[in-house]
Amino acid sequence: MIRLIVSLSTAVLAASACFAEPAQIYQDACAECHGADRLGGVGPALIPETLKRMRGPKLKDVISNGREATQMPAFIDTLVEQEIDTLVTYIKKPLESVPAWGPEEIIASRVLNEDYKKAEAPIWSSDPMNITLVVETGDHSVSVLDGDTFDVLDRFPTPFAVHGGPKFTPDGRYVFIMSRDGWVQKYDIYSLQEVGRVRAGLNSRNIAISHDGKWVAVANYLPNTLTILSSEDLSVAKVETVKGKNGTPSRISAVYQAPPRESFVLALKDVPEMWEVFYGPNPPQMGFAHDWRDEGPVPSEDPFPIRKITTPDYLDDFFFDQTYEYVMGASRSGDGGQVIDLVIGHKIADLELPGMPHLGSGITWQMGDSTVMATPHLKDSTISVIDMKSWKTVKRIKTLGPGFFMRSHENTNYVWAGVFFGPNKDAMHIIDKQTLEIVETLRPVKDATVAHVEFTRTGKYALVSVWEDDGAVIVYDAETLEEVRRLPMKKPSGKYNVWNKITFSEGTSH
Ligand code: DHE
Repeated sequence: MIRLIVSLSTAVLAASACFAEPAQIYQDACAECHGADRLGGVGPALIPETLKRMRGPKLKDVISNGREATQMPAFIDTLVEQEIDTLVTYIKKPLESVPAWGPEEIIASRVLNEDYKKAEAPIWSSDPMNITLVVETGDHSVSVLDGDTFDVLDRFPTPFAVHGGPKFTPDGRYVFIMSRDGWVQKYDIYSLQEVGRVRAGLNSRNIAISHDGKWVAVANYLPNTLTILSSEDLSVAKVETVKGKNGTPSRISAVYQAPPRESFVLALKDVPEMWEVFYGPNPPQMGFAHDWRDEGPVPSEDPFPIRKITTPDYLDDFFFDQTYEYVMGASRSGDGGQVIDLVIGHKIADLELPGMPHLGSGITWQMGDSTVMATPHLKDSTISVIDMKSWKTVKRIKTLGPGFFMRSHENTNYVWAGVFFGPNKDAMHIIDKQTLEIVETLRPVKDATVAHVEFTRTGKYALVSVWEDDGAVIVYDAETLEEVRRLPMKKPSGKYNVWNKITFSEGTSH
């Protein structure tokens, strides 16, 4: 009887269609946690740039039923279905204007951990070079793993929706972690404590750390800026508004460090340009400006002079060769690629890369006398293998579905590449680095997404994610392919070994 009355009143309400304005529903139901301006608070920002990843009916489901293990409540009993639909449409709309997010706002957002005490040396006895971080997006945490015993030394909360690889200081002591909402968190692995965090952008793409460990560059979508932070105290060193030479504002596709060049290299998403931001004491004093199609000269007093290279096409993600002279870029349309020589500032070759390559996951290795680079494709069931001298495709390895990530290590004969999309998302291909044949396909958990691999320091073990809320990291013997351990984890998205990352192992991406 009671249920009848409730559903009748819901029906009457819905029929009267007498609802508040979408903005009012948002203010009443969401603003307290997600910010009156939709830019986040205790909860994440509710803007299309952040929500894009929640495809299909997922948003409606989260509003209706809440999110387990978070503070997000269920609204199914307080809002009628039409109001929930209205909210979904409202938060998917772009903001009418992007608020200023310059140096003042960024530094005002900085939160330093008052309880942080810097330890003299690691407070644990594991090999500091074999520590592996597991980013668990299921409950927004990171587990700090001993890479020999696989014990969890610490598990700490991160900002909501970490994306891209965390970046380590060259000594492997500190790590910087970025969330899609633009937060950059600094964590001290020796002390097992967060040092602090700062919101470097309102919606960000990825971060890079300079090879000397002094600077962290943050590539932002919102606003169209590049933020450079001091890695020491997360203060703001520079906020550069990103506009093409013709004044068109642009998001940044990605930023990476180029250690021998003492620069950050970034690709612009909305303008066919690639920028190089020098941070070293001796930037190549812009003698190149007039010979090349670079913009310059850059004032020498600028501690971060910028070189701007016009590219023949818009670049999405990109990848360097081991010398950092050549940049392999994927075109934004997802149907090809180009090689830019950073020394001369010109395109020198085209790449055959149809099917949206995910170059951020690219890896290289020695194949006979050649160095090859391989990348998965987000829209094609292949892995492209490219010779890095001729820039020709050596092979397109047929897989059981499109993939996101791949990894290898100097000390293993195999490449591990997961299938991410489609009915075979539980498959992990093991590929021989010399024959380029799939020699084994592991299926550790039927129908679960099995993705992203990281090796331990010596390459003896491969750690594979079971990418589910109640997922796991499975430790495999990288030689025998036998399972050794299974560690329960909450949707472990990426794993990052200190040694492999700080030595730029050829089997790992940037
Ligand atoms: Fe990523 C790395 C771009 C969607 C998980 N992803 C990267 C990098 C780029 C990139 C440029 C390299 C940055 C770095 O490490 O410094 N990702 C993109 C996209 O353009 C895309 C397709 C669309 C988008 O929404 O941005 C995208 N990525 C996703 C996801 O949906 C994934 C699967 C889940 C998630 O958490 O968002 C995802 N991306 C990752 C991970 C890495 C990553 C785990 C780091 C991989 C590594 O081993 O370094």
